Amino acid sequence: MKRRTVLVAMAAAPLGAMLPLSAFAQKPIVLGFAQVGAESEWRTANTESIKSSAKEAGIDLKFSDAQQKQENQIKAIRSYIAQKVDVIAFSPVVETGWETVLVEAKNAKIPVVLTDRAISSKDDSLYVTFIGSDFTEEGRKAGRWLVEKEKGNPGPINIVELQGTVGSAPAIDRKKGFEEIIKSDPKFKIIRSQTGDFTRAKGKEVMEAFLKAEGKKINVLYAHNDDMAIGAIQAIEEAGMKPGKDIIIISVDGVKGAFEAMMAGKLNVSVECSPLLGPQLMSVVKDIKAGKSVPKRIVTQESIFPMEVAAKEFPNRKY
Ligand code: GZL
Repeated sequence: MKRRTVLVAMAAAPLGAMLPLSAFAQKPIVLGFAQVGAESEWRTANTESIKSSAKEAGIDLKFSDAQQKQENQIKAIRSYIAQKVDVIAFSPVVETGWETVLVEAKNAKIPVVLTDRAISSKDDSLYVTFIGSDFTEEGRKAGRWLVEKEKGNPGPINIVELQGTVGSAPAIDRKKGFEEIIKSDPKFKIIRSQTGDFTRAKGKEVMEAFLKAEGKKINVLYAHNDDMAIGAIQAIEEAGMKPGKDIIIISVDGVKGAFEAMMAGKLNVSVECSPLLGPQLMSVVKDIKAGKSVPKRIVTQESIFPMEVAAKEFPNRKY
């Protein structure tokens, strides 16, 4: 009799009392992240933010670097689907060509989060949310700064433009926003515009070509990111001209290298584009796993830093 009572007693005990606690510890969320590459200071800071935030959040991060190639990002997303991760996040290197692989993720019931860059797709059910900057507004801020800076100058004001990666959301939208503002005054003319693919090396190479073709006719350089502006600064100096004085330079990102160039008087203004998206991404990933609703668009708040404030602001910079 005694034995049976024990058995009953054991069967009635809560199951938890029977197994080690570790058996009930929450399994970590597994996040697959397909990064663009490592093309700029901005991207390096963005990767650091994602990796450190995942660690802090106790999220198991699988990370890949696509070396700025769309086919590598698609391969990485497919591998995350095969591994049955809980959530996939990525920064689309270009706006188009994602439907097929995102339909595969949808069919596998794996939610997708866009960070940093957007896609242009008619079907916005292919992703849960897009966390990133308003690139068009960044272009407008650059344009407004120039209009204000040159308001007393009758012109013509000849502008050369270093565009970001062809087909990428930041390149398309920063161009659109800038032109929306400067078209208000015909004294502003974009006389050359070409991609520098967001890198210092390409930015320098293309600026050398601009200088060879247009030389002292160039009054302003508008670079879609600081890395290309820093490359162009080298080209301008090697051509015997003074960056920031002979050629006014406007760029975007607000990385440390840009602040150093502004403090040296070689860059006139940098429009902030924050790469520190990691914390927001991890909190969204947790909300998605908890079944909470998430806004379709989360815009990062940003500023603009002219060279006059660079020295004061520099100690506060986190990237
Ligand atoms: C912008 C980001 C861009 C940065 C570049 O959110 O996608 O890509 O402006 C980076 O520096 O290479």
